[in-house]
Amino acid sequence: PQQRKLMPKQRFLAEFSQCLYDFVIQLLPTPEELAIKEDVRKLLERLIRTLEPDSRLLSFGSTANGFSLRNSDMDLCCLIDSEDRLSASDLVTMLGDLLERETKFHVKPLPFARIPIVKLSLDPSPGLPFGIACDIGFENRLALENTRLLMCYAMIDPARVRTMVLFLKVWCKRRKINSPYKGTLSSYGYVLLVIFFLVHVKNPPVLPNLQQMPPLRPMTKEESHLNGHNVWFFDDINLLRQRWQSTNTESVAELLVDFFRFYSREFPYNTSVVSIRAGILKKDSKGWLSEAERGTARERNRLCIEDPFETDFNVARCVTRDGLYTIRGELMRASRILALRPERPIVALAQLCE
Ligand code: 3AT
Ligand code: MG
Repeated sequence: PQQRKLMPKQRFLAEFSQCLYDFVIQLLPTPEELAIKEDVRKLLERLIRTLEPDSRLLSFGSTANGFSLRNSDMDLCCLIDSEDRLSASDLVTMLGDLLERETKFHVKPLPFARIPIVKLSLDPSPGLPFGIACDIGFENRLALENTRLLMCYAMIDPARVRTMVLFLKVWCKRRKINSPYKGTLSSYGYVLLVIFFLVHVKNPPVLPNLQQMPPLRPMTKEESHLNGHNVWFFDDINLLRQRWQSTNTESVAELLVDFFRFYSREFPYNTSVVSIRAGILKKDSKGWLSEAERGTARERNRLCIEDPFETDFNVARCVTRDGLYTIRGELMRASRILALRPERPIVALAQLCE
């Protein structure tokens, strides 16, 4: 039987890149949605100030780093600038009561979680067809910093970085491999995989390593550290744009094809750790043992992604053996679909996100 002819590679990649841009643009949050979210943040901040007058409520996660899709949830962090403040768990309990009394939100305080938070949601309404989901945490300053780091990476090359990240976020949600509670990976984890790939796998790199660039002036430990973690990175993006230019000219489609290839077939999951700070590391060297010795360590560290600042924390610790198997299966499926180069690239995109 005569085989269907593959579409010429360069033409497929050019057309598929355009498809990706067009697809991602229509998934961005609308200005109305962003305005409503900002109103909600202000309202919540006013209420929290009745409990802690010196507090600020800041947005982090995707609403703040440029990687947000339409109807994504809001991550908020409350900072309190006074010395004698309530404990996070007391605040969660009190804020939970207050919001229950004063607002229409469904409120679920989790005062005893690893990071105490209040979970809020609003039912859909005509002006807000998907409702709102929102988590409020306290004093999570490291999360504000890692949000800023990801935002800087997005700003260096928005067209390629943002398109890749947003597409992969849709893909992993549609393929149901984006649930830390069910043994797969958080959105934050996927974003770190993309940044690692663009900084350390691609040669020439698409992005510089912001955490390893020399500071413009010497820094004291006090300036560079937060809760014992080095949170310094080169954040003067305007200056960086003048001084650093990637010589990698691959299209977003080429990068995506290679992303699927790398994580489905090349990355050595059994022995290695993804670190955007330091490149590829060994599980052994971090004490994240991959072999039997410590049963729980092994189960916790099937997939290892080092947090950029909290370097002893594995962002992918929720990923189980089955979860990783499923994720790798999906990466391979995506690779296969793209290798077939269907005549209409939009078909490939639809299949990927089926
Ligand atoms: P969505 O748009 O909500 O899907 P997101 O980019 O907001 O994606 P997450 O909701 O997964 O990402 O995480 C929000 C922020 O919370 C990102 C990061 O600052 C922090 N965070 C999430 N998971 C972890 C983790 N495992 N370790 C450290 N920080 C985390
Ligand atoms: Mg989020």
